[in-house]
Amino acid sequence: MKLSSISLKLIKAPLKRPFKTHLGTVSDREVIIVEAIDEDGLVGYGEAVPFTSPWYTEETTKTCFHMLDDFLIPLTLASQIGHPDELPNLWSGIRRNAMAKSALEQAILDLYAKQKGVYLGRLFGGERSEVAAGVVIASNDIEDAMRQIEDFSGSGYQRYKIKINPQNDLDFLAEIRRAYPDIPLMADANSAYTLDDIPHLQKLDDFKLMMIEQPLGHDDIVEHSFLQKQLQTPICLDESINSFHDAKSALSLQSCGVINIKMAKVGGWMEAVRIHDLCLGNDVPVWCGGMIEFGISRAHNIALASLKGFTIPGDISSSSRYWDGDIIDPEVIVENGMIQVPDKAGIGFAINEKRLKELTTYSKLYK
Ligand code: OSB
Ligand code: MG
Repeated sequence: MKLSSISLKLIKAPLKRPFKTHLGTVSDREVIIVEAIDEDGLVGYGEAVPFTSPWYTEETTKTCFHMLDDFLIPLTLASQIGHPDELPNLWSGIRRNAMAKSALEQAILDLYAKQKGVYLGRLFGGERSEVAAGVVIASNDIEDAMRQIEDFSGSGYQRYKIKINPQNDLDFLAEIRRAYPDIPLMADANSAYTLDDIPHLQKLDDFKLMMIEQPLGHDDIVEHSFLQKQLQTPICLDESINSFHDAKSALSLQSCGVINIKMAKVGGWMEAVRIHDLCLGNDVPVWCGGMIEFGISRAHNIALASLKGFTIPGDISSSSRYWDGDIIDPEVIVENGMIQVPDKAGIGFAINEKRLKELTTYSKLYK
């Protein structure tokens, strides 16, 4: 395929409201926009979504920029890529750094799909014309959390995910269930518990949760297998799933009933689709995880969630959930709990160049 230059743009914006978990608070969001450009001036877009500190994964904005700048982009521009499916092999000498790889792979795949004139989701067999939307409540104040659920329910979100920890879980879940006995509800613990908490975690079985996400260690698969046998509520793994191999291990050990696939965290589209196919073949439902992202990453997620195995509403919310002005045009809209899957070439959304420029703090071009 034709690829003539690549550019990186650092962009930054405040969140509408802080995103709070027991691990810390995110108030401002900085990401790296990757543009892959061909000789005809067609542009493919990717978004690298680590945080500015390594609280959720080991990558940060700076490590990601470094990996792209010093390794991934020079290697990619120096080789003649025939087809994007050569990329995992081309980059195999660069260990991990999944988010850096994912963003560059996204940009090249978007460009490839645009050159072919086909919607990116279609390229991977995606068939849905709309995907179900879910939203995350990340607050340390129950009244604030209740207000957010009330506000979001106007858009008809089909799944609410509440961040929990051992201090607030019973109070939060009891309050939500008192007001909303039947909403589709799940909880994300971001590794706030240990196996010593089994009796406590068993109390959560009373709240009719769709699942509990990542209760134990961020790098654990074995202990979750033990815990799952003691809980009625299905476990969903997030942090522990960084590759196809991790997913295979989790399924072999029956460590979870559901997998949250985050394209960025597993290194891109191709690894995400391999995990999807594995889960589909084993009747394990998957959903698409979020990274408090801007519109480019959101657009890639919508395309991914159009694949058959994504049967549970994920963390894909409207652009306005986080932003006063997103970088895509049109913005992502949630209506009656659904998001329309576009059918235009590539990611299917145009870029809001004016907004992108406003948010850009630094850029660099590679030829
Ligand atoms: O654990 O799923 C998580 C956001 C940032 C880091 C980790 C997580 C999240 C989310 C998704 O919960 C939030 C969203 O993108 O709407
Ligand atoms: Mg999570």
